[in-house]
Amino acid sequence: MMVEASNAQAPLHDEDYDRAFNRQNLNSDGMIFTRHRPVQSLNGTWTFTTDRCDTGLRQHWYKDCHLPIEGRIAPWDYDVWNGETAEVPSCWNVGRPENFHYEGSAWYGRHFPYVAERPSERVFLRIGAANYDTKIFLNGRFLGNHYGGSTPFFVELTEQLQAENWLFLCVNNERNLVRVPMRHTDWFNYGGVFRDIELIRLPELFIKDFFLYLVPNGQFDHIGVSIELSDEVDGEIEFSMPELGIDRRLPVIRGQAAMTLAAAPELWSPDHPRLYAAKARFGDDTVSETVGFREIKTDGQTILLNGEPIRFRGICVHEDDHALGRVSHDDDLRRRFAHAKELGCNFMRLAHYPHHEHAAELADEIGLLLWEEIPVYWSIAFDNDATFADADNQLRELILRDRNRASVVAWGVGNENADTDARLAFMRRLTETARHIDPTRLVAAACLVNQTARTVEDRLAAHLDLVGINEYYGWYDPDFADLEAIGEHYDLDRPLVITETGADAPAGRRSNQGALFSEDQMLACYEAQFKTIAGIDAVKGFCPWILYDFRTERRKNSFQHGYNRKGLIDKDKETKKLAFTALQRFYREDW
Ligand code: GCB
Repeated sequence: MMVEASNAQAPLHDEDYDRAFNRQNLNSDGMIFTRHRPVQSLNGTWTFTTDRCDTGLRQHWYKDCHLPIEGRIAPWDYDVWNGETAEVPSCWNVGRPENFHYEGSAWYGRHFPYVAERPSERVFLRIGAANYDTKIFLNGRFLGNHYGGSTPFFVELTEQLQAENWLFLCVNNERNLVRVPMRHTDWFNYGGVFRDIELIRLPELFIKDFFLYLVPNGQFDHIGVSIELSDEVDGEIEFSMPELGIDRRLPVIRGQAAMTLAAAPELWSPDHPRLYAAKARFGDDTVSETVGFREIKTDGQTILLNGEPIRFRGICVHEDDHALGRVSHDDDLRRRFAHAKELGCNFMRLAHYPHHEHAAELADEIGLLLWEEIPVYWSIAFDNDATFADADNQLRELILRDRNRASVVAWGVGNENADTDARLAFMRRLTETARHIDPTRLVAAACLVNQTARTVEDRLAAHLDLVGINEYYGWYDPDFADLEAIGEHYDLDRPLVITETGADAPAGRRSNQGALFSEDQMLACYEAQFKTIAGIDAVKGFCPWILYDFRTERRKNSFQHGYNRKGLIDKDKETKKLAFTALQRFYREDW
């Protein structure tokens, strides 16, 4: 039976309700350079409710759920006065026990007053990250939505702002076949607004993008600066870096300025994380940045940092906290990097999605090289154009956010994806995107190994600068001779990085017999890895899995209890396992 549009029950029968709210118009085109800019935080207590049936989208809650209850003449299904709240940033799974496994939509709402600080100011909302589809509503109007659970996004509020405002976010973290990642992962699918949310006030014309880099010509004698304005105007930008004696005017043509300038900065490296202050001014807008200059390149199977061969002594890490989920505070990030330094690492893989932007900012300061990646993980709908657009957008947002970070040396475009034609085309295009937006870094992925032929066999490798492999000899695969053979057979003209290896053990579980899931077995596994890896010349990076135990739904046995226990440190982020000290010795003394 057809339901008439005028029928008051129409929304109950409308299964196409999401279409109007799924424009995905909030994407990398809207990114704005915000580092060191003053912001007005909207963190704190928001009204909150889960909404399993998407009733809010069907009934348009954002229009009236904040109106006073007194005097209503029709019944309603949600109002913000019911007392439920959530803190932002947070993950709803660790807020209330009943939401632990919740997957679906949830509504956040808050009120804020607005008074313009200067004539013709423009106001943008920035959300650091929310997982996965975020729809934004201000004063009863839908402003747009964003796909992707780990990168920042912006929406302009200027036209809709009033003296008093109600802002609603509908965040949906459902796993499905076309998202990135897809529905099957080995980490926990936290939901919610788990990074900062803020208002940014800008002049009518502002600096939208500010990219600084060492020109990768092997000479270390020029820096590049590229600036984009919010509009396609002509003019001049004042650009200065006092410590390098630079004070220049850069011509702007149709909103773009790009120049290379002679300069001989002290080069940034993990041992010497030298940073410089930079400033750019256009009209009423000034931005500042703190940036290091270094060159990362490969030459055959060698990785060169500032022209010198380097080995990556690494460790992987997830963004996961027993109490906070994916919320990362700076003290947690500092502890993470302190543990990596204690191990003797110069490198970390931030798996398997973009981590908090402060991670790379801190790594710049303390001197650690980073591999950052997007969650093109395992199975992905590689033949779906919309899925490609989503992955490509996540990559762009990550790169635009972090491409001034000297610490970031590699963009990871995928992890263990089956080598089909559709996947090759999809991922080749991602490598092109990465190189197009950022020609100063390496493009990488964790590739596939043919276990029978014992070779790295992945057509994607030809399109990468670094070939990663995840190998679990001693754990999923018993025979270390296979790893030796992979090393012997490896003849690609690119450095090989072991992007994962490890074994599970709950902290403190010992076994004289080296039983599975004991620290003794894990230790033996690491020791055997060291011996084998040390004999493979092509291996220029070693990055075991993983620094801390992390939450994951799929690990249910008597030792796992919902956690992947391959951490060198327990989920308490304190208790070290035996393998921690072993890896520390390997890095400090043998590799
Ligand atoms: C892998 C995956 C990683 C898993 C790990 C494991 O190869 O890339 O996400 O957590 O193995 O522990 O099995």
